[in-house]
Amino acid sequence: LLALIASPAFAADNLRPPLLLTGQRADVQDLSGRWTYSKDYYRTGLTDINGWVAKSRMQRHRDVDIAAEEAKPGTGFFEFDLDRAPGMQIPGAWNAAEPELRWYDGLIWFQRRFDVKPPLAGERSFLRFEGVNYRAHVYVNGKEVGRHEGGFTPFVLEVTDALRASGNRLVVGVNAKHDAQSIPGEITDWDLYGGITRPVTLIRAPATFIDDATLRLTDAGRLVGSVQLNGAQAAGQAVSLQIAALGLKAQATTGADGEARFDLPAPATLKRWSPESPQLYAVRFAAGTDAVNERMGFRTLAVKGADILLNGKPITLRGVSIHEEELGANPARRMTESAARALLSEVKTGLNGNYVRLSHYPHNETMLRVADELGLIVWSEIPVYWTVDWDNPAVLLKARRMQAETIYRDRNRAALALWSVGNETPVADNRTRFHAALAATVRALDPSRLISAALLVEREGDTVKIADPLLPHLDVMAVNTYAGWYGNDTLQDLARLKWALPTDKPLIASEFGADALAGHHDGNAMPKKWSEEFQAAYYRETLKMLAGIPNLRGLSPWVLKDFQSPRREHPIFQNGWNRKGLLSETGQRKLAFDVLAEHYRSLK
Ligand code: GCB
Repeated sequence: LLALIASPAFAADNLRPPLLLTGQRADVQDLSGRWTYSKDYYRTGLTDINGWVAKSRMQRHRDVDIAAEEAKPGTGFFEFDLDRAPGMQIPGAWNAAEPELRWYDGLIWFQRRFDVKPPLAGERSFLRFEGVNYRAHVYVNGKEVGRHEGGFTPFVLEVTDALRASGNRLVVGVNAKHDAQSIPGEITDWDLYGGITRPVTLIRAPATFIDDATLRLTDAGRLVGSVQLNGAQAAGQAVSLQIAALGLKAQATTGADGEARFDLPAPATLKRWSPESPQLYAVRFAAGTDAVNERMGFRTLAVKGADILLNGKPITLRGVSIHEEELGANPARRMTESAARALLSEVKTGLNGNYVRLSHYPHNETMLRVADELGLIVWSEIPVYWTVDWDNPAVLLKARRMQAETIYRDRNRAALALWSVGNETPVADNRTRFHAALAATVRALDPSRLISAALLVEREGDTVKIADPLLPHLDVMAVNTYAGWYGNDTLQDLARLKWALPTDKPLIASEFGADALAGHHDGNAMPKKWSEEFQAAYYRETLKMLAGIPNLRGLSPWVLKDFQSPRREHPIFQNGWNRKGLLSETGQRKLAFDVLAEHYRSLK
């Protein structure tokens, strides 16, 4: 297996997701808004028990006008009607929609009716789902058009032949059940949120269209990229690339595989993207009548010894970890642009940050675009969290697909610097093989970014160590450390701890943190846990301890904002929330916020 995963062929095989359209396109119909829904606790709409007549009476995806059927004479009847069902705002998790659904993790059917304008000859139509948690079964006008597994990556389904001019019936069965083979598994420390949590659009494209387009700056000062066409006429087509602000125009021709490549010197006037100056350019890729417009930044990224180099200069990452959950008392994982901006501005201006760890799964595309714009370097992770079914090849393939889907989705974001292949997975041979295969996949699909993983530390007396066999596969080491919160150390003990780490790579303290309930105070010299004062003291002592590690190049403490977690049931201090936020769930800053902001000001 090791020999197999080391081969480049394994790493890249068949992982390009079909029809993943990138960038802003001209002909896009937003299907956000009110969708109707029908709960299906026993999954009847997906199962055909004994082939009973119950199947047709209960199959929610059927294209039937039930009110009209009921008005007819006869004995037929139905036990659902999505046309007259209650409604829910999409995108958004169902958990916030009604109290009965707060902890529901089963199957719900959603329906959206829509009209389309008549297609021009040869035009093709696609549904693009940015994220459905966790499994999606998609039907258009009664016909199944596709399925997808994985809550945090997009998928695109062709529906050209399934559409009609008016009254289209899009029905999506969403199953939020996680199990031993899902990624993540059943137990996490966050709310698994079910539903159509990210936008759904209907995209119209010409018969042969731009499926994917990318461009990046290399260390040699060249702009290198490609455009992938999809369609019967994909070979031998002229493709153009234009960056008007730089006076750059280039042409290339697609090969037999429909791909055209660009490799040209970057203009001397190109201003590089950095957190201090997040320069973005309007980039236009065009082929035939199709065009994709992107806003992109250009920068280089490397590791040299223990340094992370951005545009050739060492950088220290001043950041924080963050979940995809908006501010407010009843979040629905509805990450609108203003919700993303509210959180990321707290990192950028509130904390004096230049970095954000988007944990523990690929966040909404909007988050990455806002990070690009504000100037925040991004760590993106796939949800291989705590434990998954390491020995199961189907699970590994699932993880590699998710990794590929996020790479193809995000590789045009200059902000994105680090791919994390997992979080806190206990060391064992099968687990290491699994992560190594993922790292090989990343290396093959996106050699321009750095690979990391949030690792567990070992403790021997007062010595903290990492001796993880995954290290040789990573460019950047990262550790989660909770001494002073979990375990028996007092805050006074932290100064005694010695860190014995390999020093040949940069280290990020990917997590450290302590719970505090906003507004809960303890004015004693040795404040107790759960108070804002304890959390602030924990930050002071932990930052002091970490500052002694010679190859420390980044910090992303846990976590920007209190977030919902079903594991957290202390009746006074938690009530379903993990309280390690520097902000309360509604955005109130705790004392530790200022401790970190001040530390980052001093590092700036
Ligand atoms: C961790 C996990 C994170 C948890 C956090 C905690 O190490 O990576 O997902 O939420 O600890 O609060 O315990």
